[in-house]
Amino acid sequence: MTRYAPATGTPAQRTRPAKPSSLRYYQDGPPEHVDLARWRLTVTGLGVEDTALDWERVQAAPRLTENRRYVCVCNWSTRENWGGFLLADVLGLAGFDGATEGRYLRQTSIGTPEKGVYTSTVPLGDALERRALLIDRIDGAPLPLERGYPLRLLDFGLYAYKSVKGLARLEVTDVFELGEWEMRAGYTLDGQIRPKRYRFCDLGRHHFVERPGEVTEP
Ligand SMILES: Nc1nc2c(c(=O)[nH]1)N[C@H]1C(S)=C(S)[C@@H](COP(=O)(O)O)O[C@H]1N2
Ligand SMILES: [Mo]
Repeated sequence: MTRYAPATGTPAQRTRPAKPSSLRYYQDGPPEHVDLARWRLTVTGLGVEDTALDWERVQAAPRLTENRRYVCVCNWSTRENWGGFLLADVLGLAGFDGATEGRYLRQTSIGTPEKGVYTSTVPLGDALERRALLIDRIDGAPLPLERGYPLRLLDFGLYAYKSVKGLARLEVTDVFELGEWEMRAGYTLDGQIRPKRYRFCDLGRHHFVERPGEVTEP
């Protein structure tokens, strides 16, 4: 005879098994506190005007909501209702000239005095083609601090370590470099999501991903 443990937690928690801790996946943070009135997204580098976008300016970009899956290199994945903006539209606010040949996007986090900042560099053209998002909400609510408040990037074709939570700065550059944490953690990949078996936390089961790149099913 099989015995089942009684269900605990709220109905939402019961239908949605927990994902791994976001604090564990925030090597530089989270910051203790972010003052939105003082936060800026600095946009700088090739083909953009040096700009420090304040929160209101970012909010002026067209808002969208997309249900998409991200994948951690540690073999788990989950889907969320992400709210935010297209990377392309936010770069547009900084007068981006649209050229992507040989260009990369270097992201830097707010970080903490104790642990410093987290950086990651991704190919810019790919990120734009894949509709990378700058995200400020999950399920319509502001991002929790540990999930990247106030704004995080996600390029869904790459493992999540390539996309920075708690963003402070975007730089368009022609230099590709590995982030310090990427090097420390030994992530010597280009970051492309690989075909293999992952734990899909939202579905409470494993699934074999057949193709590289963004996972659109299930
Ligand atoms: N600033 C910052 N961003 C980061 C990380 C980090 O350590 N610091 N970890 C990355 C990794 S490895 C993962 S899996 C995701 C975790 O996002 P989540 O907390 O929403 O699950 O954030 C990514 N972005
Ligand atoms: Mo990760």
